[in-house]
Amino acid sequence: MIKGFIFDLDGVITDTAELHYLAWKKLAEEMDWTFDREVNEKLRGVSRMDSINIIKNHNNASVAEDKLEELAAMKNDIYVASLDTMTPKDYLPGAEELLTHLRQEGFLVALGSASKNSSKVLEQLDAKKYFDVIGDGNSVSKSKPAPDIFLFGADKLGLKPEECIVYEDAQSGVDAAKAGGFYSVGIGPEERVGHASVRFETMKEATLFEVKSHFQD
Ligand code: B16
Ligand code: MG
Repeated sequence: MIKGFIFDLDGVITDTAELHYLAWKKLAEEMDWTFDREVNEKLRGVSRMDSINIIKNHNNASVAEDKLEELAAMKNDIYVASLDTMTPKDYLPGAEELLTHLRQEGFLVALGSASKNSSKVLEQLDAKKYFDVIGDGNSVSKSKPAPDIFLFGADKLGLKPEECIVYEDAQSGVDAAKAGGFYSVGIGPEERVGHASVRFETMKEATLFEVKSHFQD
């Protein structure tokens, strides 16, 4: 029986990908590195340090580990400053309606994001009230596709993986949900999240009514 929902943040609740993109772009410009939207797409759901390694490798650059951490921190400062522009108008269409519906129906709800800035993003959206548990990049050490962040959320909710549905927009996120034994709702194109239990193009279609019809007990 489904008792809980675990949500990824970027690409599911809100679209911070554009702000991540602008921050990485600024860093890349300072480093004289190439960086475009195609490379940015590879960073979806990927941790900050894994992201900078992808960008570094794309540029065939060699950077010492401590310098790489310094560069990632620079990008993060740019990104965090840009979060001040976010407001409760920045939910992806359908996301706040779904969270409200889950509260009305009494489901347990957790966040399961790779971002260490999740708390700030939720504050900007005024979304903390919709979550019983917040699992983010600070909660576990192994990032997606490892299932740890979702197992953390389920455990804190007091639920078993098979009692939870995970919403994800990243390939590695759906991999993580599957590895943990969760049902998954993929948000996005077939080539990215077609391996989820059920897939919708956008959050607008992934309503509680629609999703429940796929997971009837
Ligand atoms: P931070 P999600 C992910 O969020 C983003 O999709 C990814 O692009 C980002 O690198 C990662 O969070 C880490 O974010 O630098 O803020 O810790 O999709 O897992 O909610
Ligand atoms: Mg995501």
